Amino acid sequence: PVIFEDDRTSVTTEGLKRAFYDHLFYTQGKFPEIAGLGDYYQALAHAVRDRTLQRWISSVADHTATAPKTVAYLSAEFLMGPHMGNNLINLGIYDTVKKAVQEIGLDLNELLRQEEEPGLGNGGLGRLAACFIDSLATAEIPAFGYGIRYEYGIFYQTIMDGWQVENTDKWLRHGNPWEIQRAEWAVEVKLGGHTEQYQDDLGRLHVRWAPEKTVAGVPFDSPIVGYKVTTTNTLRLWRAEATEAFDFSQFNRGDYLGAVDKKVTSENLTKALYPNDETVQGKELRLEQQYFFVSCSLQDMLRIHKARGMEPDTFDQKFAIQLNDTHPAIAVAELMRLLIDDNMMPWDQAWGITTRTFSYTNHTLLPEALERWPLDLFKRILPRHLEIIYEINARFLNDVRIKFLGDDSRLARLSLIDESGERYVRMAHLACVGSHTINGVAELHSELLKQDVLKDFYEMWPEKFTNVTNGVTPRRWMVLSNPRLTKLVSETIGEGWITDLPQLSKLEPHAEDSAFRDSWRAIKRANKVDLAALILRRTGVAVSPDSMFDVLVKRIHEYKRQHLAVLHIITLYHRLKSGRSAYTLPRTFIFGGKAAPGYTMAKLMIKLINAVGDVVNNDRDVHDLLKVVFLPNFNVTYGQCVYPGADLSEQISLAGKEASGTGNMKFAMNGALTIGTMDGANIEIRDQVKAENFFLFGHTASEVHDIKASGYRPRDIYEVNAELRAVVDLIQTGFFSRGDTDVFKPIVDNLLDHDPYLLLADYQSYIDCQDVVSDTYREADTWARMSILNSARSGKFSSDRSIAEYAKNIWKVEAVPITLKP
Ligand code: 26V
Repeated sequence: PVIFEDDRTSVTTEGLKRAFYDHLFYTQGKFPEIAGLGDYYQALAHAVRDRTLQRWISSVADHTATAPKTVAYLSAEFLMGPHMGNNLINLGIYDTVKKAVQEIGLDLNELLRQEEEPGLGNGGLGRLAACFIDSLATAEIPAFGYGIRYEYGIFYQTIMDGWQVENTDKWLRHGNPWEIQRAEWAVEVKLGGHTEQYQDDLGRLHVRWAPEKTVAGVPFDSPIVGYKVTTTNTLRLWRAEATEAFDFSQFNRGDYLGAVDKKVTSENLTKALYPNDETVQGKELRLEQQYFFVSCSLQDMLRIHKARGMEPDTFDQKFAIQLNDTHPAIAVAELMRLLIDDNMMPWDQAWGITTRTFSYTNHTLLPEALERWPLDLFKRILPRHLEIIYEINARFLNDVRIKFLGDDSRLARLSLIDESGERYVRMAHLACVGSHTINGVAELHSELLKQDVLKDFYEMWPEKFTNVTNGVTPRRWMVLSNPRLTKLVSETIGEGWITDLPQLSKLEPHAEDSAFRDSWRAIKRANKVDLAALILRRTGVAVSPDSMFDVLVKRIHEYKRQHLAVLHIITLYHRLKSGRSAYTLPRTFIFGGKAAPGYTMAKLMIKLINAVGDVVNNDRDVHDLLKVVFLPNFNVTYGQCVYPGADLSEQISLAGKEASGTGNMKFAMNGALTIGTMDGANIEIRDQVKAENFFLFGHTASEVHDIKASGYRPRDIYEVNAELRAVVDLIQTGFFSRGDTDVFKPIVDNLLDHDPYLLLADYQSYIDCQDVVSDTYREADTWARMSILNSARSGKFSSDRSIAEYAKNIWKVEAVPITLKP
């Protein structure tokens, strides 16, 4: 009998090959003789997208029919990374597709490399959102990711003469096969103008917002396929466009080009991602971006809610909205506006719904990252929201008065409006007041929030505060990134760990099996060969896979202390130059990360890394024992090659500064050992892997507090520590800058006279700890045991665990198994 399998759904080798050629011909309009790799990628991508659609539509159909409580994850950033590989894994068709592609005469890895990664995020916060939507779908929880479809994502970084240069990221250049535009669900967003009161037919007073302009929000949907389940959720990203009505009125007045010009202005809204992490600038366009995507998303949720036959008064029973930091916090005022002004709901009822709907995650302790908007700017863009915020504030401050009678300074500290100088709207305060739950992203971070940044809110509502330690998805960060390790692990303990990461603990006994250790080390070696090839391709520097790969990849920031790692490198170099080479372990220092374009000190740190690398890499006395490379444009794609090839994971932020870190988890699960401080999730990683399998150094957060309180004088440390002095002097005297003593002066002066991130205070502890690392690495067997145990004990750091906690304790949502519709 002839079995007909649809070209769009078949997952046999033959079916996939037919689908591939079908798309090459009918979607790309090409035939093999003239097709390029880009065409082949597009053809395969469309074939794979087809295979997500039956599940996607089945999920939407079931969710529409049964209206289960749904999570809306609101995030200004989703740092997805390439879609294709992940979809192949989650659909369970990776190997079949690889074979089909091979039979066609192509290499799957080469096709995967064709995808422009959607870099719609800066770093940790955006990547966390991406891991979370993978885990939500895998847990079969109905969920939307709502965000912004930036036309330009995070800038493309190149290095010229050691300096970072920013280039635009034209990720949509070749089209995006992973999205479907939904013009029919476009919404209108108002901006500017003023408000007016009016009476309805019954004589009741209402407020109307007469905006200065409106923009249209058009949703672009991408499927988020759960791992080997039918559930496929939606990532809905909004693009700003000119509204029809808007264009038309101008056009009628004969100003055609004026109308087109306005169209361009509207489209600027979602043109580019702001490349700052951790420092806010009160930029009008940024506020408009935030409000734009929040308004689009809330209107969309209300539309869906009504389409499911429900009234606005049950909104909180059907939607749980998570605010990913304060970037979407304006949602609190926007939902109030939609309920009160558009749905005519009384204030108290609307406020009840709002506070039962929202919860807020804080991602940073740095004061400079707390968002505040100058009041006049805020009023100009969002006049109605300012009125609503004043009303929320008035009622809130009355509650504070009742609880803390006569405490006026507390009122000033808690107010949604900062009135200490120029007036600001404090977005973290709006998020706290409007949410039922507030969480930090690691134990220490959540504690410090209560003691410090959000202390007054904690004293007001201790019951709102909780912790959810971050996690990362093992599908992308192990199965896709590290196929060799995945194979060994699955052969050893079965495949259950992929969705139940604590099962990795079954590897523990194998740490004592020398054959297993040999396989483990062979895999690390092979991954290092791959990474060395990437490094050679991108930097021109040949590094040896037999050296220790010591890796520091993350955004460049003073608090993350990349320059502390540089002090260590110079220390080793100096020792070598003074004739102690026999004791030097061959090490390759691998750096990667972007600096915010306006962050001068961070850019100088990149220059310093490259300058030291230039000297060290080319000094014959070093005998290739030390290599320093800066891998340009570190992103998700490179991460997938870097984490599996690392021996040592550098997590060296000043204690109390890194909220959690998530790279630390990716390294650990791939068998790298950590050298780190008692900061963020490092503490919990050390708890899990046990102290003897973790290289700890540096002062604790509370010691840091005391050191600063008792008047820290970094220069005193420099004066008494000869080795440190030699290292700093090498930089200071221009040794790494051809005698130029000016270039690195800002770094040196800052370290000697201010050192806000305590590099000098932690220097000796770091160096001593690194010496222990070297001694340990020399004992290959010991290192392999420790490496296995790190991976085996990293089960806690799956984002599946994080999502299970959010679902149970915060969102109160459950799994909804989906049946595949024919
Ligand atoms: C701030 C701003 C300021 C305005 C311009 C755009 C922008 C974008 C991002 C941010 C905040 C970034 C905060 C962030 O990424 N925090 C990181 O979050 C990770 C996930 O929770 C966590 O692991 C890191 O420790 C934390 O630094």
